[in-house]
Amino acid sequence: MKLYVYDHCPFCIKARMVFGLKQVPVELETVLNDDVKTPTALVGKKMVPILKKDDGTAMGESMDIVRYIDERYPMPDGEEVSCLAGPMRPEIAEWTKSVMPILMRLTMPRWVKVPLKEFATESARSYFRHNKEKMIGISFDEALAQTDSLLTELQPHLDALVPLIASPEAVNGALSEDDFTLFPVLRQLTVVKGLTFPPAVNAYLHHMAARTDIPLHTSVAL
Ligand SMILES: N[C@@H](CCC(=O)N[C@@H](CS)C(=O)NCC(=O)O)C(=O)O
Repeated sequence: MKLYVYDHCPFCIKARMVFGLKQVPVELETVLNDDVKTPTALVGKKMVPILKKDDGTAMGESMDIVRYIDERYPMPDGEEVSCLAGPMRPEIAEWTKSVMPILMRLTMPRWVKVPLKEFATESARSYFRHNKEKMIGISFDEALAQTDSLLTELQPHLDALVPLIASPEAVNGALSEDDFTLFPVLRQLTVVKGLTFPPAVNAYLHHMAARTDIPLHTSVAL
């Protein structure tokens, strides 16, 4: 199987998580951000993640990919069958939604400055900058200049997450869709240098990175 992704994309991380958790081999193919042809040929639109299955058919939508793999493969330790069986709490999706405006301004200008394969060309970087500056309503340079105040704004949100983390193993104690919502977003924040996660958030983040075999952006953070 082949998974078409962008490294910065939280939906692609959702899809990658299930392969890591279930230790199912998959080939990762990073698509250039301005490559319209590849995803369109597979699923009829410019959107990732896309899973090309062994039978050659392609499937979009991150949670569809997660469920497809989850239903077909056991957990490696054999104890649990599904990585979606744990309890869900609306607070997790609400928390994620609440940090989105801050997260976008912090991370988007950084994605084009760190070495990610989807931004390997100038045209891929310009494509992203053009679209996302419109989305955040300010230029990437302005957003970068706001780093200190955005970090100050983010801190109470990170503190509010601490009591929501039941265990470093899974946000609600047992793996559920909430982990597929939370981990990708926290991983995105690791591209921001100078951001300090509270210890409980940090422990969750690193545990999930190890368990899903998905590296964080810490080593290239700026
Ligand atoms: N509902 C989709 C959303 C996927 C999505 O929004 N992917 C973004 C990347 S983060 C995308 O491909 N956007 C089109 C673009 O970048 O041009 C899913 O969960 O798979």
